[in-house]
Amino acid sequence: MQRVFIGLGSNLAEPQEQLRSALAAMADLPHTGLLRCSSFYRSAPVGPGEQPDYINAVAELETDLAPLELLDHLQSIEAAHGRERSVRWGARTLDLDILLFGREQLDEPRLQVPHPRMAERNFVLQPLAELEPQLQLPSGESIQALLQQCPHNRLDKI
Ligand code: PH2
Ligand code: MG
Ligand code: MG
Repeated sequence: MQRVFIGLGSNLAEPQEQLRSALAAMADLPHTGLLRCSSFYRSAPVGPGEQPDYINAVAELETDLAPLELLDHLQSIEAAHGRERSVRWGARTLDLDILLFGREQLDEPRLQVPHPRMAERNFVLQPLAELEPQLQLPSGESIQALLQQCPHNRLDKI
């Protein structure tokens, strides 16, 4: 079993409902358990053009799936929630990102772990730190140090 942290985000079509439904879908995945989820946060959009605010959270799973198997399942859940892949960083109904997969470091075309942009995103770091305030990344950096260095975009716990 590996412990995995997933970043959840949505800024279209009832975002809080999207996240609740995604959590239920992840809890139903084979060889996988949903351990817990952070609070939901409302965050200023990072990306192109005018976009609604996002709802973000981080969930902790345990899984016996391989990283790419888990990625396939998460992409199926995104698709089932009407996710369309068009504009990079554009508005979306549901985004499920593998942030950490145990202490593994992966650099494959479809999957980089730890998530390569998590250190720049307080909407990822803050909910992750809520779950795991003493967390150390595989690089050895502490979540608290990353949070201090990260840009302070608007982020409110709901
Ligand atoms: N996700 C993005 C791009 N921008 N901004 C916020 N606030 N929250 C997100 O989850 C987010 C974003 C691409 O995945
Ligand atoms: Mg993302
Ligand atoms: Mg994504």
